Amino acid sequence: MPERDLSEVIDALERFAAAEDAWGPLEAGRPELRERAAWLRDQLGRVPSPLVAVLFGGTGTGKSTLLNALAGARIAETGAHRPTTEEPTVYHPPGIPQDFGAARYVQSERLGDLVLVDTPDTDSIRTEHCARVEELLERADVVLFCVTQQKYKNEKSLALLRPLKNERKVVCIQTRADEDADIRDDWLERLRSEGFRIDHCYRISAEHALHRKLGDGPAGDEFEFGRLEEYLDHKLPPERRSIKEDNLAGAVRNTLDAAAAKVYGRDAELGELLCRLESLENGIGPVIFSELQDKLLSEGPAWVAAFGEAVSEGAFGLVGTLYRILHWLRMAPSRVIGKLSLAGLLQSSLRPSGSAEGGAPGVGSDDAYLRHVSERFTREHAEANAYLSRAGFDVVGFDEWQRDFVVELRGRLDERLGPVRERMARRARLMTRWLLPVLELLWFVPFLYTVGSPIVRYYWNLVRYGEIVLPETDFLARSAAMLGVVVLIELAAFAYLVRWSGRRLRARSRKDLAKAFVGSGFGFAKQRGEVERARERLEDLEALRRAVSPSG
Ligand SMILES: Nc1nc2c(ncn2[C@@H]2O[C@H](COP(=O)(O)OP(=O)(O)O)[C@@H](O)[C@H]2O)c(=O)[nH]1
Ligand SMILES: [Mg+2]
Repeated sequence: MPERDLSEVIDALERFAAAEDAWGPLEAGRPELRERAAWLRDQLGRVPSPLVAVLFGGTGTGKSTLLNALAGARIAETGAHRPTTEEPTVYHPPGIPQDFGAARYVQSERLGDLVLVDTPDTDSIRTEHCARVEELLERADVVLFCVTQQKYKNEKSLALLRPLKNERKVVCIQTRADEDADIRDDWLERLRSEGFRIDHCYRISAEHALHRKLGDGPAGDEFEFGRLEEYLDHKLPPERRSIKEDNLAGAVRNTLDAAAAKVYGRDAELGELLCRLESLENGIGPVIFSELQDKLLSEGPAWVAAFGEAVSEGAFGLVGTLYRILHWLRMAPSRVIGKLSLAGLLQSSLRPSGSAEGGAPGVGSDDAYLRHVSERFTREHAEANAYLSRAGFDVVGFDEWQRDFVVELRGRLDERLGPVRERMARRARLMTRWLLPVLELLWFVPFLYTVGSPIVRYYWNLVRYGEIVLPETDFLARSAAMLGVVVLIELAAFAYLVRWSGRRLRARSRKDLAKAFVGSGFGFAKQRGEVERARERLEDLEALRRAVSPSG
């Protein structure tokens, strides 16, 4: 996997690890994932720097001797008494940072792009050695795994190497070939059966090679030491970039696999949880709807009052003014009681939002009504909490849940009553702009006629016949009476129409309200959101794994 793709994957991993989770199993793995992402980022930064090969293996397997033989000098302590190597030796080319911690640093012009690190022994009695070895393995690009015939079955070294499978290139070296039989086939078989990929294995005598180089002892067969040296000096360094990239890709894969293993198979569980929450919600919606239907929708007078309010706001003229007075008188008692009743809820819900009175009657009290409605769902809340906490989600107490519930309920109500409110305003406008002027004409024209015609007739007779014909003297009284009757009839008709329209509106709103509460999830929106988010996160994780899978 090329460095640029690796960088993108690490970016994605960092983003994934940075986002908080409401779901326990993912959240629990997040700190570790963050740490790993930071380590991967650090490793990515080291791609251009020299390759680090770490000599690794049990006590007395000849690691230090091998380093000395490669260096052609006794730079690391060796010995038959174990453990000998207390302090790691870092054999490095000039100009690299000495950032391997406390170690003996030996610089050499001979080394090109390779840093060789000799480690303390892994099966040593000193436990701090093991920690130090693990630390150095972290930095390794290549592990030079040294064993002898006696020690190649040692579990301790393998246990340290196992978590790094596919994250480090492993080169196998059987040492002390001058004394021991060849165990490579058996050893490699073992490693491969564990899933290690090994493509280089050497059988050497470092002791003989060292003697040859120093000229201080009996020379003898060095076995494949020459080939190993050639490999380390000339073959390995040019592969530096691809080795590091392969290691990193393996590390990313291992990281994602480990994260995925923690939540393995739990997606189905989340799906089931969603179903359970939905079925609880499907129980709540109809209950609320029937509550509203029983109360809100059946309260005809409340609707008539709400519509009457809208009409009287725009009413004018004689009939209009009389209607306003009538409405005001009729509403006087409910102005006090209404604060506590459903009419109050309806009034405040249907009042245009942002109107000056919006905050006045019953806003707190209708939420009290909604709270009262929500009291019925303690069982659903407890059941949902049981499901949620079993799956690993945080749960909230009834009070907090109820607060959200009321907010959601109010939101739905407002959302659904919005169109109703508009319809109501439209009808009210129709009545005041068109009906009222007609009614005004209907009383005004006959009134004008009854008052005006006797006067006209009087003047006509005066001009035409020059005689005075006394008009009827009671025409003013009769006109006033007629006016009263006509206006009363009109007022009654108008009030009846308002009432009729209010009730019609109620019937039409039923459908809208049903839509708000029946069939669409209600009550656990927040919790469902969290579960859905957890599922999305699982999908993200899977997508990341697909992106780095060797086949993809
Ligand atoms: N015969 C033989 N002895 C070796 C060879 N390599 C190392 N030794 C001896 O094994 C002992 C332990 O070697 P050392 O390099 O200190 O092992 P380390 O603990 O793995 O670093 C020393 O006494 C070495 O002389 C080898 O190739 N052949
Ligand atoms: Mg040693």
